Amino acid sequence: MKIGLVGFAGSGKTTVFNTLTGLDVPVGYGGELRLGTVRVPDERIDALSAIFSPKKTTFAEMVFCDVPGEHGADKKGLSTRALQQIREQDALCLVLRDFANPALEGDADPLRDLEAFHMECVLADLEIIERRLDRGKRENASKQEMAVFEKMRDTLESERPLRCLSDIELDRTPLKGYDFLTDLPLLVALNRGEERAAEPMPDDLAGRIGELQAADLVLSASVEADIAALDAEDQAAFLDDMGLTESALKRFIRSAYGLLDLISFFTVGPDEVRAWTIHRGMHAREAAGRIHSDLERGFIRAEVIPYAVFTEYGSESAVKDAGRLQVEGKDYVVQDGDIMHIRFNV
Ligand SMILES: Nc1nc2c(ncn2[C@@H]2O[C@H](COP(=O)(O)OP(=O)(O)OP(=O)(O)O)[C@@H](O)[C@H]2O)c(=O)[nH]1
Ligand SMILES: [Mg+2]
Repeated sequence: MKIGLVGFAGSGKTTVFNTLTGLDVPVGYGGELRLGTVRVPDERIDALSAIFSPKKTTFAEMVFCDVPGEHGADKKGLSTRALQQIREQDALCLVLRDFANPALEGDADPLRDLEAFHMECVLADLEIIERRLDRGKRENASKQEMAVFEKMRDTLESERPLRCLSDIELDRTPLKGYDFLTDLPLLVALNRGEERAAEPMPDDLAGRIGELQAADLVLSASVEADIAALDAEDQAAFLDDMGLTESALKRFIRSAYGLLDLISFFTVGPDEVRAWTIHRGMHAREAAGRIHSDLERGFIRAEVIPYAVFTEYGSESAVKDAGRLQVEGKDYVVQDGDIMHIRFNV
């Protein structure tokens, strides 16, 4: 699961990437694609860890990828290589520049950049679809399959992203193996200069992001970098000075996690308190397989305590005494925040 930080050159992707990962990749010019693992902050894990005092506490993790915003041969738009690298991501975070960058010509115009990025993705997807339709005609592809591609072409020709089409509107089964840019989940991060870090997202930009069915967020990469360098006590004072309530970084990571439709379930005990990452909708038996394949193979049942129930009673035994422990079978759909105990036999 990779989240690509994407966008045009000089928008602040590497600055964001460094703050997220704690790495120190040079900023100010493209360079190579980089990967970095990020821990997903979760107050529930903090709380569980305080209660169980385990030997080890493990948070969920996510991989971010810094995709250089290399320009095309005409010095405009994204290069073919950049588009290919973007295609390989599982979700995208578009970083829009909203600060004066002396290395670039012209003023910051995030709405213009959003439209430009969107149109590049639309055109790149259309090119693949047109080619597929041509080949389909020559090779007498099934009507059903052609209809899927025609539907996508019509959607893109009206400048709408494919992610606007639900699975009911668009049968995605013939699309396995294709990577369409406008079908990837999208988070748009408006990267502000320090002096405007606390201003909300302008309405026109927020509206357009909504139309594109993307999530949005405001941050200032340079402020986040400054915050990350401080210890916890100074962080709060610094945020207050800036007129901010919390660092954008945690919100950013959590939104990206949600963007992929990922949820966490927990295992607890004296050895380890741990968050496990699964796709929303996964059944208990498959989720057990995340912990160990034996647990999936020999699955008997899952004993589940939703996190909210656990905090209401304060301990596993109190939950049991109150008759609130859920005993669930293999087809139980695991919920975000479930504390699970898998009974198995191999
Ligand atoms: N004032 C201000 N400057 C920033 C901010 N974020 C990034 N910069 C500066 O903008 C320049 C470009 O930032 P990078 O993070 O290298 O941009 P990038 O998107 O990785 O650019 P490419 O790798 O060329 O695609 C650097 O000089 C940063 O210090 C910000 O929030 N405020
Ligand atoms: Mg960069």
